[in-house]
Amino acid sequence: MFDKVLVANRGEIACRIMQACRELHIATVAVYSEADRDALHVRMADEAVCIGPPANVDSYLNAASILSAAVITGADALHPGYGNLSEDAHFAEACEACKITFIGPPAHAIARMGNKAQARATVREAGVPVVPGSSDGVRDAAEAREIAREIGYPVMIKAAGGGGGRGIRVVHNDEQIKPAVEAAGSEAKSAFGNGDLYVEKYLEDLRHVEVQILADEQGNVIHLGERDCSIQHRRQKLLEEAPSIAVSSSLRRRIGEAAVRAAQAVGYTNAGTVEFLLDPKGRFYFIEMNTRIQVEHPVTEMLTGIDIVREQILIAAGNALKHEQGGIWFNGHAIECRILAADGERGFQPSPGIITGWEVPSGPGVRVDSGVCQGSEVTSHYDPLIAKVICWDANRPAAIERMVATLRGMRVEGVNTTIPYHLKLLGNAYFRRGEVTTQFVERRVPIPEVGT
Ligand code: MV4
Repeated sequence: MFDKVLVANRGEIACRIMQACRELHIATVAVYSEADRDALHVRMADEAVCIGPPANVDSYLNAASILSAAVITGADALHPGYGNLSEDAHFAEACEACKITFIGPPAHAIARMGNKAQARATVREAGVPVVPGSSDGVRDAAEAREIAREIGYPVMIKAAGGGGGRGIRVVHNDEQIKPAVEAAGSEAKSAFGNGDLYVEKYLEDLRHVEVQILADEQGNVIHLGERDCSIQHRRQKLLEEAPSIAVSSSLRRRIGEAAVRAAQAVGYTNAGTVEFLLDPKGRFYFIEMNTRIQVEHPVTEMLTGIDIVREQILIAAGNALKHEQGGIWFNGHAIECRILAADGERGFQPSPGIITGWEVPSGPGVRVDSGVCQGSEVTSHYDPLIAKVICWDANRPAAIERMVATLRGMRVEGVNTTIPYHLKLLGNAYFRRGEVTTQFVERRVPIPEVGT
């Protein structure tokens, strides 16, 4: 087992990883920017190294600085968390070159799944149903139009180097193809350094479900069931739950097996998530794979009792999975609300400031993952996520009630939060009936845009 792990992230996920390390008797190294000297993740670590100025590119994205910190402190492994360098195949390779174990999948699997056009082709060959679309990338607008006519409008033009909904354009007809391809291509080129595009049929108003998988270095791959992540606003997930009310145990077995096949197709190890769109008839279509721990992993932990971050560390240290697929049980219902320091009444505009008051309820089935406390400063340099509130209960209505009570009992002063929005969402009649699709936010609980 590792003696010392460097946590290459900040906020709630850094704290979450350090807690897992502590339980495994592993010493921790925090890295922090000049804006984070007094941050909770720094206080929680055994050692801490400043890695640069506040801007993310100068600190938490600064691979050289982070690797130096790992070498200097004698860390034998590094956990990247989510975002930042977590899905950078070159960074994973650089860690290994420095004899530091990257707690995540091998670089080749990150690269294979990181190119979203290639990922589609790879998993399709492995027998996983994918959204109808181009067999690989498209070279120009003419080719994109040809494919769009074949599969029928509307289509989505997506950036191969994107993912998570970045670099997407919806196209409804022939005329819109050329401008969309040109804009998406140059945007992708500057944002991801890769202007490659691919085309998919736009499957509107379906559920977005994702399957958590775990794979060890001995060749065992299991899945931990699905999460329903349909409730998003402009690429930002707001609420996730597990199980999805649309997934029966036989569908869970089939979609779970498809996720396992996708992982096996690239020689995947460690934790990962396979995203699908699910239609009302139970047909599912692969969209992409995320090769990192995800923000919403706690809902799966609450349901299965498995500590996914601990599993990541154990797998990276070379341990075989202790769990077999047949030993995974899904118990009750879990919901996560992502509390942002943002203004829910004004387009979710960031709301930086000092948190002058911070009280969070606790009790059975209530978990709060947070990287802040009273006195913390929320700056505009980083993600506005300040806490994840996760509530579990025996069934969905009870879990909703527990969430409502928990959010009502939260006291956050000094910054605006999305708690009022979340309470509105939790009270929505469609949500209560489980009628959620990717169009839920815009149709049922719209977020007022700034200036309207
Ligand atoms: C789609 C889609 C419909 N059709 N792809 C958004 C996040 C990214 N990981 C995948 N996403 C989607 N890809 C095709 N071909 C719908 C989504 C989607 C979504 C779209 C609009 C509004 C909310 C959404 C919530 C989840 C997924």
